[in-house]
Amino acid sequence: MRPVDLATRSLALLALLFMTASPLAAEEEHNGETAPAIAAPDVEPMEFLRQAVTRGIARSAALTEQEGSLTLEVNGEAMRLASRAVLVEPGDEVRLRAVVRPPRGLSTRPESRTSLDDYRGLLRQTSISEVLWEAEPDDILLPVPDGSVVWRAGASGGGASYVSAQAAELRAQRGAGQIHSTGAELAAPAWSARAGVLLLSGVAFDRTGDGILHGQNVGIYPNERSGSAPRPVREHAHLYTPPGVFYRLDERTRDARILPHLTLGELMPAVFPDESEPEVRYVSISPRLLKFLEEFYAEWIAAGHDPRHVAVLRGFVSPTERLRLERRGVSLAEFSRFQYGDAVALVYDPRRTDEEERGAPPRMGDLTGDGEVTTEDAEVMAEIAKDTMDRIGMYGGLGIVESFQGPGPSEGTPYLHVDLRGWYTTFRE
Ligand SMILES: [Ca+2]
Repeated sequence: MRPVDLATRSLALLALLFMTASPLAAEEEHNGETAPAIAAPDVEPMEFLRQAVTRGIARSAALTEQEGSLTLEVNGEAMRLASRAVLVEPGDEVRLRAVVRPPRGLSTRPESRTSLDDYRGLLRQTSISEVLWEAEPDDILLPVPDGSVVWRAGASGGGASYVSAQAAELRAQRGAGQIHSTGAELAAPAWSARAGVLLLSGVAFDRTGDGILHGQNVGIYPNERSGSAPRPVREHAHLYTPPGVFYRLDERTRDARILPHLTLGELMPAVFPDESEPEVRYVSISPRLLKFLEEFYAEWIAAGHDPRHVAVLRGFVSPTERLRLERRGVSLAEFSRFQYGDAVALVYDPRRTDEEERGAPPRMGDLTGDGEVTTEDAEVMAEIAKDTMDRIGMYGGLGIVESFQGPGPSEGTPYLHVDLRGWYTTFRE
């Protein structure tokens, strides 16, 4: 189930942030210009807006400037993508704010409409406008006076929630002097936009415990400060601290889209695809990995490639899974970054746009166009990954690997290893 489906299927309308309660007072503040008086709708305002917005919503977010936009700010940082996951630590609060930029033509002073408050003030002249927040029925959104909302993660965590905002500008019918809640007199909103965010709620993990997390044997992390740890590990011990938060991968979260072209399940494929996958798996995801991938996709697209062609062979590997891999002849380093949630094995797989082959096990395709699949194809990906690291100043290991060890049907394919260990290093295997 895609997040957008989640939003439309099961979300409950929770918060109405503002209404144009006194349009005349607002008009006086704006150059003395007068606008048609807008009478209050004759149904309950929230229901009125819900009906109007629902009827008119045809497009999702990511509209052009010409068309206007609605951007979500998450804890003060603007989301550039129409869909993206945010990793939330147990008990944390997430502050969400909708920044509305209406399209040209709807505004008398578009340059001044850069904040919600400005927007609200100006809208009072000519229309009723609203930002509606939606969340899943069990979630709580707390309105904040400035128009933001606060979403609070449950103490136990482990879930995924989709919160969306939609904005609409509903213009009064000229000459009518009144807006009606139903019927032909109210056209679709003059403008509307929508944006959402997936909030993945983490579960705390205590490294000093027995390695069991909600019944799953994550395992014991190696001691990064031990004298027997490799020197680079000891010298950067803070980068090898075991993750304190895990995210639950299950039937419900597997298809959650954490980036526009990547679901949680695709980012974290089964470590043993030749066995039946556990119903629940706890995985570590570094926020740095999400940041890197978002930027990598941007570079990849800028280089003329299709974002749907990026596939992940390996994401998180727990210490327990690492030991099991070793028993099957697949050797990962004791301090492998796969255990810290910031490493991925990537391939370019053009079959992913093919409806029939999309579910096939990922394998490297011919990215160089020479008719062969070799490590050179991984090198093209590595160059884009290196450009990404340089641009955002986030470094780690880039490895060109000739043959994926598996296990599973992707065995033998060349791939690119990427991790974000904190310093730049390259290797070939
Ligand atoms: Ca090639």
